Amino acid sequence: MMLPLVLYDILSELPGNNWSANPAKPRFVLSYKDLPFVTLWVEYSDIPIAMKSIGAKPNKRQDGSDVYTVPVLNDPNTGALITDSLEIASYLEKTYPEKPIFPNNSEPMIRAFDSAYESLTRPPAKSMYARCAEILSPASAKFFIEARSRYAPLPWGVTYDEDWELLEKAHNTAYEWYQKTDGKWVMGDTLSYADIVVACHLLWYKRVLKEDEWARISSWNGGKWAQVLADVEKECKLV
Ligand SMILES: N[C@@H](CCC(=O)N[C@@H](CS)C(=O)NCC(=O)O)C(=O)O
Repeated sequence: MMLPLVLYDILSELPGNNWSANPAKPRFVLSYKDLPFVTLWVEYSDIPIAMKSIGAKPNKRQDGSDVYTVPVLNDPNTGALITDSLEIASYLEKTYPEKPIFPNNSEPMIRAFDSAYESLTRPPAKSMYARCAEILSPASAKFFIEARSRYAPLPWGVTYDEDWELLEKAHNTAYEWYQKTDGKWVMGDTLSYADIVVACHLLWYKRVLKEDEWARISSWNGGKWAQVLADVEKECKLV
Protein backbone atom coordinates (compact mmCIF):
# COMPACT_ATOMS: atom_id res chain seq x y z
CA MET A 1 0.00 0.00 0.00
CA MET A 2 1.21 3.44 -0.83
CA LEU A 3 2.20 5.70 2.06
CA PRO A 4 1.26 9.37 1.85
CA LEU A 5 4.06 11.66 0.69
CA VAL A 6 4.99 14.54 2.97
CA LEU A 7 5.11 18.09 1.61
CA TYR A 8 6.66 20.88 3.66
CA ASP A 9 4.87 24.18 3.06
CA ILE A 10 4.91 27.58 4.81
CA LEU A 11 2.44 28.81 7.43
CA SER A 12 0.66 32.12 7.21
CA GLU A 13 -2.05 33.95 9.09
CA LEU A 14 -4.48 33.46 6.18
CA PRO A 15 -7.30 30.95 6.57
CA GLY A 16 -6.08 27.66 5.05
CA ASN A 17 -2.46 28.86 5.34
CA ASN A 18 -1.35 28.41 1.76
CA TRP A 19 0.07 31.50 0.06
CA SER A 20 3.55 30.77 -1.24
CA ALA A 21 4.08 30.08 -4.96
CA ASN A 22 6.95 27.58 -4.77
CA PRO A 23 5.38 25.07 -2.35
CA ALA A 24 2.09 25.41 -4.29
CA LYS A 25 3.79 23.92 -7.38
CA PRO A 26 4.42 20.43 -5.87
CA ARG A 27 0.98 20.56 -4.22
CA PHE A 28 -0.61 21.00 -7.67
CA VAL A 29 1.57 18.22 -9.12
CA LEU A 30 0.74 15.76 -6.30
CA SER A 31 -2.94 16.47 -6.64
CA TYR A 32 -2.89 16.24 -10.46
CA LYS A 33 -1.15 12.87 -10.26
CA ASP A 34 -3.66 11.62 -7.66
CA LEU A 35 -0.88 10.89 -5.16
CA PRO A 36 -1.79 10.73 -1.46
CA PHE A 37 0.05 13.39 0.55
CA VAL A 38 0.03 15.30 3.82
CA THR A 39 1.24 18.86 4.32
CA LEU A 40 3.49 19.87 7.20
CA TRP A 41 3.28 23.61 7.78
CA VAL A 42 6.55 25.28 8.77
CA GLU A 43 6.81 28.74 10.31
CA TYR A 44 8.88 30.84 7.84
CA SER A 45 11.39 31.84 10.54
CA ASP A 46 11.89 28.14 11.40
CA ILE A 47 12.72 27.03 7.83
CA PRO A 48 16.51 26.70 8.38
CA ILE A 49 16.28 24.79 11.68
CA ALA A 50 13.34 22.62 10.57
CA MET A 51 14.86 21.67 7.20
CA LYS A 52 18.29 21.02 8.70
CA SER A 53 16.73 18.79 11.38
CA ILE A 54 15.01 16.52 8.83
CA GLY A 55 18.26 16.26 6.86
CA ALA A 56 17.07 18.20 3.80
CA LYS A 57 19.72 19.49 1.42
CA PRO A 58 20.13 23.26 1.34
CA ASN A 59 19.28 25.15 -1.86
CA LYS A 60 21.56 27.72 -3.54
CA ARG A 61 21.04 31.47 -3.50
CA GLN A 62 21.61 33.42 -6.73
CA ASP A 63 25.12 34.24 -5.42
CA GLY A 64 25.87 30.52 -4.91
CA SER A 65 25.67 30.50 -1.09
CA ASP A 66 23.60 27.90 0.78
CA VAL A 67 20.07 28.59 2.01
CA TYR A 68 17.46 26.20 3.43
CA THR A 69 14.21 26.55 1.50
CA VAL A 70 10.71 25.15 1.39
CA PRO A 71 9.23 23.27 -0.46
CA VAL A 72 10.84 19.99 0.51
CA LEU A 73 9.24 16.64 -0.30
CA ASN A 74 9.71 13.41 1.62
CA ASP A 75 8.58 10.22 -0.09
CA PRO A 76 8.44 7.44 2.55
CA ASN A 77 7.82 4.90 -0.25
CA THR A 78 11.32 5.41 -1.66
CA GLY A 79 13.12 7.28 1.13
CA ALA A 80 13.67 10.28 -1.17
CA LEU A 81 14.01 13.72 0.40
CA ILE A 82 14.01 16.42 -2.26
CA THR A 83 14.61 20.17 -2.01
CA ASP A 84 13.37 22.68 -4.64
CA SER A 85 10.04 22.83 -6.45
CA LEU A 86 11.45 22.03 -9.89
CA GLU A 87 13.50 19.07 -8.61
CA ILE A 88 10.42 17.78 -6.77
CA ALA A 89 8.39 17.98 -10.01
CA SER A 90 11.17 16.13 -11.84
CA TYR A 91 11.34 13.44 -9.13
CA LEU A 92 7.57 12.94 -9.10
CA GLU A 93 7.47 12.63 -12.88
CA LYS A 94 10.25 10.02 -12.89
CA THR A 95 8.83 8.03 -9.96
CA TYR A 96 5.12 8.37 -10.79
CA PRO A 97 4.98 8.77 -14.58
CA GLU A 98 1.22 8.32 -14.93
CA LYS A 99 -0.57 11.57 -15.79
CA PRO A 100 2.60 13.26 -17.07
CA ILE A 101 3.37 16.88 -16.26
CA PHE A 102 6.24 16.89 -18.78
CA PRO A 103 4.43 15.26 -21.71
CA ASN A 104 6.32 14.28 -24.88
CA ASN A 105 9.77 14.63 -23.30
CA SER A 106 9.12 18.32 -22.62
CA GLU A 107 11.10 18.53 -19.36
CA PRO A 108 14.07 20.39 -20.93
CA MET A 109 11.74 22.89 -22.62
CA ILE A 110 9.64 23.40 -19.50
CA ARG A 111 12.77 23.91 -17.38
CA ALA A 112 13.66 26.72 -19.81
CA PHE A 113 10.07 28.04 -19.58
CA ASP A 114 10.23 28.01 -15.76
CA SER A 115 13.42 30.03 -15.81
CA ALA A 116 12.07 32.50 -18.42
CA TYR A 117 8.83 32.96 -16.50
CA GLU A 118 10.72 33.53 -13.22
CA SER A 119 12.89 36.21 -14.88
CA LEU A 120 9.79 37.84 -16.33
CA THR A 121 7.98 38.11 -13.01
CA ARG A 122 10.94 38.83 -10.70
CA PRO A 123 11.47 42.58 -11.39
CA PRO A 124 8.12 43.74 -9.93
CA ALA A 125 8.20 41.25 -7.04
CA LYS A 126 9.35 43.62 -4.32
CA SER A 127 5.98 45.34 -3.99
CA MET A 128 4.49 41.84 -3.64
CA TYR A 129 7.00 41.05 -0.86
CA ALA A 130 5.62 43.94 1.17
CA ARG A 131 2.21 42.25 1.01
CA CYS A 132 3.69 38.85 1.98
CA ALA A 133 5.16 40.34 5.15
CA GLU A 134 1.63 41.43 6.11
CA ILE A 135 0.24 37.87 6.16
CA LEU A 136 3.06 36.27 8.21
CA SER A 137 3.47 36.11 11.97
CA PRO A 138 5.62 38.96 13.39
CA ALA A 139 8.69 36.69 13.81
CA SER A 140 8.33 35.31 10.29
CA ALA A 141 7.67 38.74 8.77
CA LYS A 142 10.96 39.95 10.28
CA PHE A 143 12.82 36.89 8.96
CA PHE A 144 11.17 37.20 5.53
CA ILE A 145 12.06 40.89 5.21
CA GLU A 146 15.69 40.14 6.10
CA ALA A 147 15.85 37.18 3.69
CA ARG A 148 14.27 39.01 0.75
CA SER A 149 16.25 42.22 1.30
CA ARG A 150 19.31 40.32 0.05
CA TYR A 151 17.75 40.34 -3.43
CA ALA A 152 15.45 43.37 -3.28
CA PRO A 153 16.95 46.07 -1.07
CA LEU A 154 14.60 48.01 1.19
CA PRO A 155 12.60 50.22 1.20
CA TRP A 156 9.93 48.17 -0.54
CA GLY A 157 6.72 49.58 -1.87
CA VAL A 158 7.98 53.07 -2.71
CA THR A 159 8.14 52.18 -6.40
CA TYR A 160 4.69 50.65 -6.22
CA ASP A 161 3.30 52.28 -9.40
CA GLU A 162 6.42 51.37 -11.33
CA ASP A 163 6.14 47.76 -10.13
CA TRP A 164 2.53 47.60 -11.28
CA GLU A 165 3.57 48.81 -14.72
CA LEU A 166 6.31 46.16 -14.83
CA LEU A 167 3.88 43.51 -13.66
CA GLU A 168 1.37 44.41 -16.36
CA LYS A 169 4.11 44.34 -19.00
CA ALA A 170 5.23 40.90 -17.78
CA HIS A 171 1.67 39.63 -18.12
CA ASN A 172 1.37 41.10 -21.62
CA THR A 173 4.45 39.07 -22.58
CA ALA A 174 3.08 35.90 -20.98
CA TYR A 175 -0.22 36.58 -22.79
CA GLU A 176 1.64 36.68 -26.11
CA TRP A 177 3.13 33.26 -25.25
CA TYR A 178 -0.32 31.83 -24.53
CA GLN A 179 -1.62 33.33 -27.82
CA LYS A 180 0.78 31.07 -29.72
CA THR A 181 -0.98 27.90 -28.63
CA ASP A 182 -4.28 26.74 -30.08
CA GLY A 183 -5.55 25.15 -26.86
CA LYS A 184 -6.02 26.59 -23.41
CA TRP A 185 -2.70 25.19 -22.15
CA VAL A 186 0.88 26.24 -22.97
CA MET A 187 1.31 22.88 -24.73
CA GLY A 188 -2.01 23.12 -26.57
CA ASP A 189 -4.50 20.48 -25.56
CA THR A 190 -2.66 19.06 -22.55
CA LEU A 191 -1.87 20.57 -19.18
CA SER A 192 1.82 20.57 -18.29
CA TYR A 193 4.07 21.83 -15.52
CA ALA A 194 4.39 25.12 -17.47
CA ASP A 195 0.73 25.94 -16.70
CA ILE A 196 1.24 24.91 -13.07
CA VAL A 197 4.15 27.37 -12.74
CA VAL A 198 1.99 30.22 -14.08
CA ALA A 199 -1.04 29.25 -11.99
CA CYS A 200 0.98 29.05 -8.76
CA HIS A 201 2.30 32.57 -9.29
CA LEU A 202 -1.24 33.77 -9.90
CA LEU A 203 -2.39 31.96 -6.77
CA TRP A 204 0.30 33.77 -4.80
CA TYR A 205 -1.00 37.15 -6.07
CA LYS A 206 -4.57 36.16 -5.33
CA ARG A 207 -3.79 35.04 -1.79
CA VAL A 208 -1.38 37.80 -0.78
CA LEU A 209 -2.60 40.95 -2.55
CA LYS A 210 -5.56 43.10 -1.52
CA GLU A 211 -8.82 42.19 -3.22
CA ASP A 212 -8.79 45.21 -5.53
CA GLU A 213 -5.17 44.49 -6.47
CA TRP A 214 -6.02 40.94 -7.53
CA ALA A 215 -9.07 42.33 -9.39
CA ARG A 216 -6.68 44.57 -11.31
CA ILE A 217 -4.53 41.60 -12.40
CA SER A 218 -7.67 39.61 -13.24
CA SER A 219 -8.83 42.38 -15.56
CA TRP A 220 -5.71 42.31 -17.76
CA ASN A 221 -5.65 40.54 -21.12
CA GLY A 222 -9.40 39.99 -21.22
CA GLY A 223 -9.55 38.15 -17.90
CA LYS A 224 -6.93 35.62 -19.00
CA TRP A 225 -5.23 35.25 -15.61
CA ALA A 226 -8.23 34.46 -13.43
CA GLN A 227 -9.18 31.98 -16.16
CA VAL A 228 -5.74 30.29 -16.24
CA LEU A 229 -5.79 29.92 -12.45
CA ALA A 230 -9.34 28.51 -12.46
CA ASP A 231 -8.54 26.10 -15.33
CA VAL A 232 -5.37 24.75 -13.69
CA GLU A 233 -7.01 24.43 -10.25
CA LYS A 234 -9.87 22.48 -11.84
CA GLU A 235 -7.58 20.21 -13.87
CA CYS A 236 -5.49 19.54 -10.72
CA LYS A 237 -8.64 18.88 -8.70
CA LEU A 238 -7.87 21.65 -6.25
CA VAL A 239 -11.30 23.28 -6.40
N1 LIG B 1 14.01 27.59 -6.22
C1 LIG B 1 13.39 27.23 -4.97
C2 LIG B 1 13.02 28.46 -4.23
C3 LIG B 1 12.35 28.15 -2.94
C4 LIG B 1 12.28 29.35 -2.05
O1 LIG B 1 12.88 30.41 -2.30
N2 LIG B 1 11.52 29.20 -0.99
C5 LIG B 1 11.37 30.27 -0.06
C6 LIG B 1 9.92 30.37 0.31
S1 LIG B 1 8.86 30.53 -1.12
C7 LIG B 1 12.22 29.97 1.15
O2 LIG B 1 12.14 28.88 1.68
N3 LIG B 1 13.06 30.91 1.58
C8 LIG B 1 13.90 30.75 2.73
C9 LIG B 1 14.82 31.94 2.90
O3 LIG B 1 14.82 32.80 2.01
O4 LIG B 1 15.51 32.00 3.92
C10 LIG B 1 12.17 26.36 -5.24
O5 LIG B 1 11.57 26.53 -6.31
O6 LIG B 1 11.84 25.52 -4.42
